[in-house]
Amino acid sequence: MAPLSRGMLIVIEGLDRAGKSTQHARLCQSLESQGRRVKRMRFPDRTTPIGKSIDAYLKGESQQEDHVIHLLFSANRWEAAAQIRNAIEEGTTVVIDRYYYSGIVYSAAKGKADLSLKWARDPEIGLPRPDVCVFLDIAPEAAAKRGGFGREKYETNAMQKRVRELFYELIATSDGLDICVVDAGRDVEEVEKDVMERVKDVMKQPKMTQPLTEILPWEEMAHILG
Ligand code: Z5A
Ligand code: MG
Repeated sequence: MAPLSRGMLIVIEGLDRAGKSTQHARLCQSLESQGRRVKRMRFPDRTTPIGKSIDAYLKGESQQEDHVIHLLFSANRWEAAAQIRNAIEEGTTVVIDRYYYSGIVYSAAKGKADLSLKWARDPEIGLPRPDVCVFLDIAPEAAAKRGGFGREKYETNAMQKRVRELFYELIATSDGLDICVVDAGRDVEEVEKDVMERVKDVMKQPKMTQPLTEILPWEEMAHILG
C-alpha cells in the first residue's frame, strides 16, 4: 500500500459481541505489519476520571440520569479529541473500537421522547470525523450466543434489537457516507478480510490527501464527500 501523508482515522462499530475488539486487534496488527504507525483507542476509555464514572454506570454500580450519562460518554471522546488529531497529523493511523455512532444509538435506543438521534448527535459535532467506520453487522440473537454476553447494562436482547435498528437509521443519514457495513456473522478470518478490503478502498480516496475533517451538522455533512 502507498504511504499516506497523514494518518487515517478508522472506526470499528457494531452491536455488543459483534467482534469489534477481535477485528480491531487484527486490523491494527495488519496495518502495523504493512509498516504503518498505529494508535489503538477505544470508547468508552474507562481509564480517565470520566471513564471511571461510565464504567461504574455500565456495571450497575452507580446510577446516572439518561442525558447525563450520554453527555459523559461524549465528554469521554472530547477529552481524547486533541490526541486523535495530533496522531493523525503526525502520520499515525488511529483505529478506534466504538466511537460517536455507538454514542448516538445506545442513548437513543432508550426510547425517551427528548433523547432522539438528533439530540444525541449534537454534542459530537466538532469531533474528528472518521475516514471510515466499519459497521460489523450481526443479528442480536447470533451475538448473544458469543462469549460473555449479558454482564453489562445494555446487554439485553430488546436493547440490542433497537440498537441495530437505530444503527440502520443512522446509516440512512449523511453519517452513513462514512460507514461500510460488513457481515460479522461469519468466520473471524472472512470478516477480517472484508474489513481490510474496505479500509484499502478508502485509502485510495481523494479525501486521504486532504486534512482530517470534523463532524458537522447533518445538513452540512454531504458537502464534503471524499
Ligand atoms: N456505549 C454507549 O452507550 N455510549 C457510547 O458513547 C459508547 C459506548 C462509546 C460498553 O462497550 C458499552 O458502552 C456498550 C455500548 C455502550 N454497551 N453495552 N453494554 P464496550 O465496547 O466496552 O463493550 P461491548 O461492546 O459490550 O462488548 P464487547 O465485549 O466489546 O464486544 P465486541 O468487542 O464486539 O466482541 P469481541 O470481544 O471481539 O468478541 C466477543 C466474543 O465473540 C469473544 O468470545 C470472541 O472470541 C467471539 N468472536 C468474535 N468474532 C467472532 C466470530 N466472527 N465468530 C465467532 N465468535 C467470534
Ligand atoms: Mg469489545
